[in-house]
Amino acid sequence: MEKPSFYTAIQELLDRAILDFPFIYIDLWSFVHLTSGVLLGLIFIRFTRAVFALAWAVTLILAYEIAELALNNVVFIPETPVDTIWDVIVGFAGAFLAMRLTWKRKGQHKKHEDSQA
Ligand SMILES: [Ca+2]
Repeated sequence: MEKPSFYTAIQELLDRAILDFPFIYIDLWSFVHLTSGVLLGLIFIRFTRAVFALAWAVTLILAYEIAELALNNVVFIPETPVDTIWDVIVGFAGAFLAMRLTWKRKGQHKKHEDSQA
């Protein structure tokens, strides 16, 4: 199948599948989604509680996937439903990881404050 004109060498590289099973699809884009999830989590945690930061991050991740579906064949290559679901799962995992890292850091900060008292 011929690729559309907007399909770049970077997209071709990122499209390489790492795991490709009937219910699991991980490709190099998954690292982009993981990083995006972590960054969204780290940004939102600065402004609100962890549970709301996670909710905002997941909302944006879902909005992105919906926009991607709406713009299929315009700026995105259509992907399988399994790929889309794993993009959301991996993005959520990234945001959750950011929450966990932040909780741990806050916990250490509190311990440090306690030891100073
Ligand atoms: Ca996607």
